[in-house]
Amino acid sequence: MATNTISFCILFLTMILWQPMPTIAQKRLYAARSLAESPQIRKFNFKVQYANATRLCRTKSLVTINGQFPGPTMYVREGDTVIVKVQNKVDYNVTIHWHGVRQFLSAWADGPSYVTQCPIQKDHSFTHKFKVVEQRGTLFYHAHVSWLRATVHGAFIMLPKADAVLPYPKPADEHLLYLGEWWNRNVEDVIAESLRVGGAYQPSDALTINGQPGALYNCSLSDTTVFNVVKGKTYLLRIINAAVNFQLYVSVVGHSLTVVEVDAEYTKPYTTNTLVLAPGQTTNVLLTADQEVGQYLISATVFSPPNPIFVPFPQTPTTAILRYEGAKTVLSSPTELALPKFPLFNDSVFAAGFTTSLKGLSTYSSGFDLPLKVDKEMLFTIGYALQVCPTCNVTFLPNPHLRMRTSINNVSFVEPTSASLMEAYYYNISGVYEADFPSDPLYPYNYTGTAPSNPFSVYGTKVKVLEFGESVQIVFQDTSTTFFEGHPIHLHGTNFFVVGEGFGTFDPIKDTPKLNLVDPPSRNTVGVPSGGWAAIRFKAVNPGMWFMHCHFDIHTAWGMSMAFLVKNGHGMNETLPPPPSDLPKC
Ligand SMILES: *[C@@H]1O[C@H](CO)[C@@H](O)[C@H](O)[C@H]1NC(C)=O
Ligand SMILES: *[C@@H]1O[C@H](CO)[C@@H](O)[C@H](O)[C@H]1NC(C)=O
Ligand SMILES: *[C@@H]1O[C@H](CO)[C@@H](O)[C@H](O)[C@H]1NC(C)=O
Ligand SMILES: *[C@@H]1O[C@H](CO)[C@@H](O)[C@H](O)[C@H]1NC(C)=O
Ligand SMILES: *[C@@H]1O[C@H](CO)[C@@H](O)[C@H](O)[C@H]1NC(C)=O
Ligand SMILES: *[C@@H]1O[C@H](CO)[C@@H](O)[C@H](O)[C@H]1NC(C)=O
Ligand SMILES: *[C@@H]1O[C@H](CO)[C@@H](O)[C@H](O)[C@H]1NC(C)=O
Ligand SMILES: *[C@@H]1O[C@H](CO)[C@@H](O)[C@H](O)[C@H]1NC(C)=O
Ligand SMILES: *[C@@H]1O[C@H](CO)[C@@H](O)[C@H](O)[C@H]1NC(C)=O
Ligand SMILES: [Cu+2]
Repeated sequence: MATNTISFCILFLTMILWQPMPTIAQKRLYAARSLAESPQIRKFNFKVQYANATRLCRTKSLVTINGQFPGPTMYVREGDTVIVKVQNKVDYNVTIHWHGVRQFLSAWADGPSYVTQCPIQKDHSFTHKFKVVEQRGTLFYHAHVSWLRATVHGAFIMLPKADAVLPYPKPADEHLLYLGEWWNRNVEDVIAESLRVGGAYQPSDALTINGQPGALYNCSLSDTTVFNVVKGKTYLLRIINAAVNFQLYVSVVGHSLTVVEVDAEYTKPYTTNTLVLAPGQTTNVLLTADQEVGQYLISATVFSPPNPIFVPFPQTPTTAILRYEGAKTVLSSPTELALPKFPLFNDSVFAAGFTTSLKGLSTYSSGFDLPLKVDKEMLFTIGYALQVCPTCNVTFLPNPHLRMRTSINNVSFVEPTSASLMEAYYYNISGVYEADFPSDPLYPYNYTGTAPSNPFSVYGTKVKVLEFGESVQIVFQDTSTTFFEGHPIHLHGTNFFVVGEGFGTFDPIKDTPKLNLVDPPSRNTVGVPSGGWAAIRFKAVNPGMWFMHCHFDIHTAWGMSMAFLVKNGHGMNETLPPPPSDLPKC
């Protein structure tokens, strides 16, 4: 709906009729059911191109995959070989990352810019080739350069093997609930301005479900996503948080949600009214249409633990409609339907209650076992840092001539420019990175006590080397430097087990015995609590260069990243293969 007058909007808001038509996501699902049952080679063509889209009463140009926002949903089956040709037709450098895909022995296809490859420049292309090895469930793909992922992303659904037994009753149907953010401005301008000015960034103008802000936003009612259900039936909702900088609560009025999978790993069933998803996390839930025939709001809103500078996040929840067969399809006003009751926007205790209730179904996660003993224990402090910036004027900082940064173990990551980290490793190019990323803070202090008087950090391109087969435990510790905040930490190349989390400072003596080594969930992104810690374990059995970073893109832009270099083991199945011949060069 393209319109520039408010009165026309209001007319639409009050008059609109929704047709009970299958959504695009549903049509794709029908197609997916016909996916062959034996392992296949599945080919996709992704053209990164501009498209115009209208949201919030205005039309803008955005970078998309194949002109779609969100991008096309990819359906594959466990065991398939996936071949995606990515062509760049826009003025920005682009890469595509398959978020949560293990990329077992296919690190060159992973996609983070300057880590496993240099970006695909305009009018160039790169063909990703990888196998879906022992994984099934809901993931997504997204651009991995600057903030392009705000609009360049889509769902990546891995169906289980045809003969696999589901750990929950087979649902009648499924729906995709794809959460994102919308800026009226060009997103690359927003991040460029933020880096220049040095302070907070301009937050998005709307939250979205399947690319649509929903009824409560201006000029959005008629495009609100509708999920059709039939009373008495149970549905699988595949929920993806593809937002750029926000953790989200998700809730459906009148319906409880049973979590059965997170980050493409099954969980023990856990029933709740409100879900918490950090950006980068995915959650599959079962929903039974057990209420009176009618329409109910599905909604998501920001979960943002306290911090004093307080980016004014979108205050309006995004909404979609769960519509029962036989319900009316007219709304007399955008606020006719009640919103779910969400916890307070800063309720870290609620969020911790949710995440600690998630239990894995198995400690054998796609060939990657839960390490009961670890070879290396590491402590990574994560938090803010400041940098001197004579041209900045950041009024919320004690000295305005400073800019915001972030760091891990006091190192703010600097992207290489001449070659990707993995090419530098593979071809022995010196001077691209240093292999001395610290396993522990250099100067221990009370991380959750008084903020350190020196808020500065070290700048460097540092990686941590892991021997093949090593078992690792990492405790992520939020720090009081500047102020606390929750950080969703994402690791490429493997899932990890989240064996514990808590508030305050991790105490190795008191907290180690409490770690969950029985049924921890397996994830690719862990939401480290604000002012707290989270502990993960994984075994390094996938050779390559694996990026690890905060999945708030603003924090990654400020330096909260590093990479693990997992060395080769013995034999072909433990050795990083050579790069593909079309790997983009710097
Ligand atoms: C977007 O709209 C502008 C203005 O109408 C037009 O010039 C441009 O060609 C459109 N872009 C695309 C990709 O359709
Ligand atoms: C809708 O537009 C009005 C008038 O411009 C504005 O005050 C209001 O904040 C907008 N609502 C949302 C949800 O953006
Ligand atoms: C959360 O926000 C509310 C409302 O602004 C405030 O009263 C409360 O103190 C905050 N809670 C915490 C834990 O910061
Ligand atoms: C810095 O920003 C403040 C608040 O916007 C403004 O009053 C002040 O003039 C600015 N200072 C400089 C040197 O630009
Ligand atoms: C890089 O150095 C290693 C160890 O010195 C050597 O085995 C390997 O062949 C070298 N690779 C290249 C591409 O030169
Ligand atoms: C660290 O600081 C916190 C907050 O002030 C305090 O509660 C805690 O006891 C301190 N820890 C140690 C080991 O001093
Ligand atoms: C971090 O590094 C900076 C720069 O070397 C130093 O000034 C600061 O004291 C360090 N802080 C911590 C907590 O290690
Ligand atoms: C590689 O193959 C050997 C021999 O079959 C096997 O023992 C080993 O576990 C395999 N390694 C991986 C990482 O799959
Ligand atoms: C695009 O990537 C190339 C290769 O890394 C680099 O030289 C160039 O500066 C990049 N362009 C932009 C606009 O970032
Ligand atoms: Cu962060």
